[in-house]
Amino acid sequence: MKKIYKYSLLSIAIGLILSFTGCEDKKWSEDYDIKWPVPQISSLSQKGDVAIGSEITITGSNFANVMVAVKGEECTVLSTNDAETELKVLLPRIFEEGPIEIYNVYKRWSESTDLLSPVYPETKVSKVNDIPAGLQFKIEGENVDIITNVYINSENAPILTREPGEILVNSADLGLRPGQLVTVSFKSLSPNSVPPVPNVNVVYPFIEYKELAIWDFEDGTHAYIGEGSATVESGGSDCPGNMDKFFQLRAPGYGWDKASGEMTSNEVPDITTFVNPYLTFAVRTPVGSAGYFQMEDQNGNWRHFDYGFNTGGEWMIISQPLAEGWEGGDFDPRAFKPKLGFKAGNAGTQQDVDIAYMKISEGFYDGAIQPGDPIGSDDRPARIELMTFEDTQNWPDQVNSGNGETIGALDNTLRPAADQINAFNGSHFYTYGDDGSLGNWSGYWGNTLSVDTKSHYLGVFDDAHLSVALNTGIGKGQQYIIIRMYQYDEQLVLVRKFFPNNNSVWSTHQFSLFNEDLENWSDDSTDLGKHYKSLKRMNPDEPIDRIEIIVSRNDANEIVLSMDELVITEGPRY
Ligand SMILES: [Ca+2]
Ligand SMILES: [Ca+2]
Repeated sequence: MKKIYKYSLLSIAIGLILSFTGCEDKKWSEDYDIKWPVPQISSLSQKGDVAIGSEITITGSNFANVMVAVKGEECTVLSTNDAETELKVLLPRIFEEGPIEIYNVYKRWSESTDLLSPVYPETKVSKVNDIPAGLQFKIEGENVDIITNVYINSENAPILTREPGEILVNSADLGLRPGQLVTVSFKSLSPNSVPPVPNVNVVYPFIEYKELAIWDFEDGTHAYIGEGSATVESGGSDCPGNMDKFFQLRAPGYGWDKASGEMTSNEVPDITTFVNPYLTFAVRTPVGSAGYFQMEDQNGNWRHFDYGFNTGGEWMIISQPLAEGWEGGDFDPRAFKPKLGFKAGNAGTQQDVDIAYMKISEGFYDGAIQPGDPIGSDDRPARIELMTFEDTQNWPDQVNSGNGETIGALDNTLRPAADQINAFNGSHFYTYGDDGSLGNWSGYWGNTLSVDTKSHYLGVFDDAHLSVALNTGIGKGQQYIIIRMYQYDEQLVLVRKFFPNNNSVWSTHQFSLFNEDLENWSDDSTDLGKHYKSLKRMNPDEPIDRIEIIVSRNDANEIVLSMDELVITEGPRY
């Protein structure tokens, strides 16, 4: 994003230069009669079609301290020779057909007569990562930085940062729910069209608590200019979120009449990867005194935090949404250039204030959350993966001990050559075939897939759903699969049956684990057994012992059934 940001600044700069050049030329020459050097381009090492990001040599004159652009997009200057007659630059990764433009510090510029026309490479998306609902996620691949649009279920999702190997995308404001499966699609400048990626998981938003310091004073320096005694002191580790050092000002105050001083930053904090940026700082005023500052944006906005600080010698943390509370017109958080104006305000003649840090935090920071903690207190897992078949070593072939036939195997082994499929998620799945041994409506009881689930506490979910993706063989008709679940040391046995018939297309099948009546297969030969036999639902506060999949014959239909991603999620998947 740094680059993109620079581009937009450059465009503004160029716009200003262009709009002023005409009249300024005249004024300057009249007033000063100085011949400012003008960069001149005599030739380019390449013209016409040229690969994006490639190196190009520009020959000409007066190439000292220049900015180079192509159709307004900045190039990276690699080198300038001593005679200032030759420049080597890297073209940007995204630009439109146009001339090379060179600008110098004297607001003089010229452009090449030859035009450059971008040639974009193919874009390949290799991985779309899980999407934490409402937060950012990564898309990986080759030349993914020339993707111009990302869509989640056809809704545009803004791209936050771009590198050739990965882009970061924001999923905020799209109303995504954890557990949902979505399709991510793309528009790219590449000559190829990039295929959409289906079945991307939306998961619980666990994000790293992160922050960006505007000033933390830990290097012992401060940027205060003004009256009074301004120092950096040690011993502020009692302030939550602070390391050790803090800024200390002891100065006279002038109420609202004038400022005692100011603290200015030359940096624009790069908040592009923050989803929910907050302005967060820690202040303290000595017992019996007070002080105050307002926050300003050097672009012309300002904001207040009450109108005076009086913390009685205790540290106070203030954390507010960065984009809110500004006066003085529209505030652009991406261009925010911080400055503190130390006008004592309601602190009157006092201007005694300590500042431990001034930072941008991800979300509200109250000092209780330590950087590195997950945000929020949600302890629900993103989703519980029971069978994904990516751990291939745990899924050996299923062999019918009666006849020695292989009836279950990973991937396409048991699918007809004309009916090979890709995994629903990841690279692997599991398939059952037909050995001709089963009677109608009977199952492979000796060859079930089973997973131990005792360690998962499902009470954290509001409505845990179990879902599995199924894919039936082309023309094989309806298939039959039984999900069998055990609770209370396997005394309670409940089942849910599915009859998929999707002709070689994956579809997800799901049910509510605890909020839906299920078929009861418990053994009722004892009194306790009779009790379990009377239940229709499992208890969400008790662990489920085990979940088992039994592939069966649907009437006389030949069995070809693949499965993938048996997972537990919050709520249905769509
Ligand atoms: Ca500090
Ligand atoms: Ca898989």
